[in-house]
Amino acid sequence: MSQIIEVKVPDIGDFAEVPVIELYVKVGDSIKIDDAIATLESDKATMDVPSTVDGVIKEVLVQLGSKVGEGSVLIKVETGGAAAAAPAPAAQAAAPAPAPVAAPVSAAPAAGGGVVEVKVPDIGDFAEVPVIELYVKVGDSIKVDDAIATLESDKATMDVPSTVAGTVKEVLVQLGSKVGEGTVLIKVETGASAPAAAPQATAPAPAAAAPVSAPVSASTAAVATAPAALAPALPAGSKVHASPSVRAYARELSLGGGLDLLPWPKVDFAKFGEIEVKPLSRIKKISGQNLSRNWVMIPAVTYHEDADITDIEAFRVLLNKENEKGGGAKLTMLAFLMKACVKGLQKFPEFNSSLDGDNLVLKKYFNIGFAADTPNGLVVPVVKNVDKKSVFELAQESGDLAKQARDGKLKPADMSGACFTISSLGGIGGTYFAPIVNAPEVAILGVNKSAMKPVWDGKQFVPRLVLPLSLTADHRVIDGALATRFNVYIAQLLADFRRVAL
Ligand code: CAO
Repeated sequence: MSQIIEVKVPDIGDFAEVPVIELYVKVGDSIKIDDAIATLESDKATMDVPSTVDGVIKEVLVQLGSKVGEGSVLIKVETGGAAAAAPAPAAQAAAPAPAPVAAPVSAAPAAGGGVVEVKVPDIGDFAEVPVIELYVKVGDSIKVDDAIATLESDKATMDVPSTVAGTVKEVLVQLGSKVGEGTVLIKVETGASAPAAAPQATAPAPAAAAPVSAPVSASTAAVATAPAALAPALPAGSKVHASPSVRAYARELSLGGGLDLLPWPKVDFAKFGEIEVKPLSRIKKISGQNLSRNWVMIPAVTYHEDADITDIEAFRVLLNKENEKGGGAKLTMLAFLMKACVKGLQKFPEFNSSLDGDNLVLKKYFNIGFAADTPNGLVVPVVKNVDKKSVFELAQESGDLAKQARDGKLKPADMSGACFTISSLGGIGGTYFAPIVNAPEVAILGVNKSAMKPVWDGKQFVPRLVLPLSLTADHRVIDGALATRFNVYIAQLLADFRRVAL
């Protein structure tokens, strides 16, 4: 005879009113013992609440954001005749020891040994991510925290470590398999004395969107004006534990979710004429995510200025002529701009900073990124220690990096560590534009094509070569007055480059 059983929040320690941050079930779903129903989050931990019964869900009594505590009914489940509630305590949710992230409760092996399934833990909102590396085979000995596989979303790569020690008996995935939270990766025979895994020690960072924690491996693609490469470049295989606050931040950043936006319009374009569907390049996909985040999250303002570069351009042309004979690197306007920007960062240190919660991290090094247009999309190589290099060295190095970018040969290290970015469209044209700040930097300088313009010198109009500057700055850090001072200073430096030596 079937019966309706309520599944309640188990003892979760001292937390009375914790929100439901993930809900995995809906009415009509079949559910098995140990299937996750919801994830709860306190300020110290996240906890998966598993089902204590098998059956079909008849009612879901909570929703995302509902506040629950011990005893709150989450779902009502119709169980089959023979079905009975599992011995509750064993299947209850993990007690909320300050676990960095929830891990599959079922991963804990019986104390006496046996075969244990190791599953994909909570990896954020990624449902179908491919296995791109597999490190184990049947017969291997494995220890707790040994990497089993690397998964790759369009934002990051994540290692899944083992939650148990023992011998691999079965590998249930292969390269290219699509997996999601709860997918069984391997079965491990644990020795009688094999220690039960500490579930909280196993899950990887859940959301690559959180720049503070994404385990971006060396294979993460280059990115655009807002590079994923800005996530700390951790060595491949590093395990990162995401604290609840990081998870909350990651959710905050999951665009659309919190913004209550209309769904993206779905149009059958073929109805109106011939079409061709072309997948976005990997770089475009990654940069798109970053640009969207930066566009939405940063209260940015763009400030314009004109720099008189008549003299510096004449100087550049002269030096290049002299240099032709020696066969040295061609001096570019970009190299002079880098030098001027570093001088600006030194004079106005807020520009060489990043926001970290309520703190401003001021950097004492001067690395400048520059947007480079490539056949696959925009990437941002970074020239390190610009303050210590001559304009010739900067021209050479940025030229080399731009070539590597076009050839798709940049390494993650070539794209990380920037303090400030220059986006130069000067070789193409344009007058002004509004570049998007490259988080976690706080400002970016856009440059368009210089043009001869009549400039009033107090007595008459004189022809001068004018370079349009467009500085976008994060208003949380840089007020309009400071931004304008910076722009004016850069223009002064470019108008008379001798000032750089002061
Ligand atoms: N005004 C006028 N002419 C300029 C100029 C400027 N501001 N900057 C460069 N030029 C000229 C140069 O003098 C050179 O002309 P010659 O071939 O006659 O000497 C030509 O443009 C090419 O310049 P360059 O070799 O110095 O290259 P660059 O510094 O302009 O650009 C790079 C290098 C990597 C920045 C560029 O190739 C690039 O990718 N730019 C696009 C960046 C971008 O897409 N930004 C937008 C990001 S937001 O979507």
